[in-house]
This record gives sequence, C-alpha cells and structure tokens, in this order.
Amino acid sequence: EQSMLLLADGLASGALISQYELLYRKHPDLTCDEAVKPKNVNKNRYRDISPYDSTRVILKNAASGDYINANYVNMRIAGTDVSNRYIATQGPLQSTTEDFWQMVLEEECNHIVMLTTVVERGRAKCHKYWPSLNETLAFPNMTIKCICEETDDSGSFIFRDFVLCDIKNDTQRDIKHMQYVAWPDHGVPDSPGLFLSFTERVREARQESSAPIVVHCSAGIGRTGVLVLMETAMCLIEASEPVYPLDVVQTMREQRAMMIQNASQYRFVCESVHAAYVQKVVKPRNNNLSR
Ligand code: PTR
Ligand code: PTR
Repeated sequence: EQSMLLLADGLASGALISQYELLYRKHPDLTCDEAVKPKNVNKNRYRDISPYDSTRVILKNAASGDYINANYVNMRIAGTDVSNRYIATQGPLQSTTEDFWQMVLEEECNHIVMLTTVVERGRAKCHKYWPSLNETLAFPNMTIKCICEETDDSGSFIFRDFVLCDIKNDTQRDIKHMQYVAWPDHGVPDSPGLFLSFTERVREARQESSAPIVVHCSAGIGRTGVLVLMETAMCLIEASEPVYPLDVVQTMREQRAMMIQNASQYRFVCESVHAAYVQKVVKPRNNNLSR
C-alpha cells in the first residue's frame, strides 16, 4: 500500500521526523483565555499546558465553575463514516477530581484510558482520583464504586470496573478504566507489541459505546496524543484508507495543543503503525467485497 511505503521510506530517511518538527505545537490563531483566568489557573496541573477555548469541555453543573483542562478531540476517518471521539485531559489534581467525574457524568462517557502512574520518579503525575476495589468515592452529585480490578499477565495494564451513580437522576452507569502502567512521560513504551495490544483493547472498548473515550496522562498531551494517533491509524488501516501520520497530528493539534510531545514519541508511533500493518495486527477490510 502506497502510504505504508511512504511511511517506511520516511522513517528510514529521517524525513518523517524533520516534517514533524516543522509542525506548529499550538495553533497560532486559537486562544486559551479561560485557562489563565485567575479563578481557573489553579485547576491546571502545568502552567504551560492549556486547552483551546474553541474545543474545551464546558462543565454544565459543576460547583466550582465551568472550567476543566480538557478538549474534545474528534478524529474523523476519511472515506468512512467512522468518527472516533475522545476527550483529552490532564491527570486530575486532588482539587479537580470532582470536576473530572462531573465531566464523565455529563458527557455520558463509559471508558477512561489512563496512560500514566500516580507517581513517576518520585514526582506526582496524577491524583488517585478513583476508589480502591470495593470502595466508594462520594460527591454531592454522584458516587463512584470500584467493583473489579485486574492486572493483565504482562503486568503492564490494569483494568477496573466502576459503577457511577447519578444521585439527582437516580441512574447508574458502568465505567471501564484501562490503565497503562509501563509508560513514562516524555518517553515511549519498550516495544510496539504491548502498546499495540493495549490500543486494540481500546478499539474493542469503543465498539461498546459511541460516547467519547476519556484519555489522559499527566499533562494530557504527550502519551495521550500517541494513543489517539495509533487508534486512528488502526481504524484507517482497517478501512483500507491511507495513513498519513503528519496529517493526523495536525488534526489533533487543531483540537488540543502539543499533542504528541516529542520526536521520539512520533517516531515510536510511526514505527508501531508500520508494524501493525506489516504484521497484520489490523487487516484492511475489502469494502467492495462486502457490498
Ligand atoms: N513545567 C512544570 C510546571 O509547569 O510547573 C513543572 C514540571 C517540570 C513538571 C518537569 C513535570 C516535569 O517533568 P518530570 O516530572 O518528568 O521532570
Ligand atoms: N511542563 C511540563 C513539562 O514540559 O515537563 C508539562 C508536561 C508534563 C508535558 C508531562 C508533557 C507531559 O507528558 P504527558 O502529556 O505524556 O503526561
């Protein structure tokens, strides 16, 4: 396939990386005014990571105002009617945990993908915003109970099941939590193998619900961007559509600034896309045959 040959050539020649480095990290015309308002600054984990105003998630019924450091990221799959919807967000702070769950409630999410651990190299990366097994976290609007927690055989992923109760409406919803624990920030996973199987799990989960999948790491840009690009590429391969990773990064960065943090992450995800194609981790579907 043409785009896969281009990808392999670009990786070999280094052209792929030099093109990546020319991309803007933040769209020059998009503002992030809400993030820096005095009432909101302390809701950001990092001073230098802010959501665009145009795509930010606006909370409707949060006690502390409408701001959360989160963006809608919609990845339309060209040539198909598939649109993968995500909410990309920072790892909650203790003070924004209720806002985070309020967002999950209001956006009717069923899946949370977490690509960080709570502490890395002695630094706090994310608040433990979820309840331990068989425990319940309670807020005025909602409760969250953890009813299952399992680590996969490789020790790299933890899967949890939560029940989210909406107290006002007296309804409840199942939430799946999928945590990748073996992926340091600013870095890349050890090999494409486990990363591809994790992304496959996210893709399977997506079949269960059309709601956006919440994806976060610590800042919600680096590792989050890698996962969104990988899942998008898998969907394109399956739809027999060409994969142009640079275009995908640009589309992401129009919706959340700085998605995919550095060239080594970009190289890693491009290598993983190529591996997924040649190893037939995902197979192109012949759309014409099925019609
Ligand atoms: N730049 C951060 C700030 O906005 O305050 C501080 C910070 C620096 C946070 C480095 C995380 C950092 O990464 P690491 O934990 O990998 O050193
Ligand atoms: N100021 C921080 C830094 O540059 O280190 C912001 C930051 C932290 C950026 C973590 C990216 C980070 O990685 P991730 O988005 O994968 O959590």
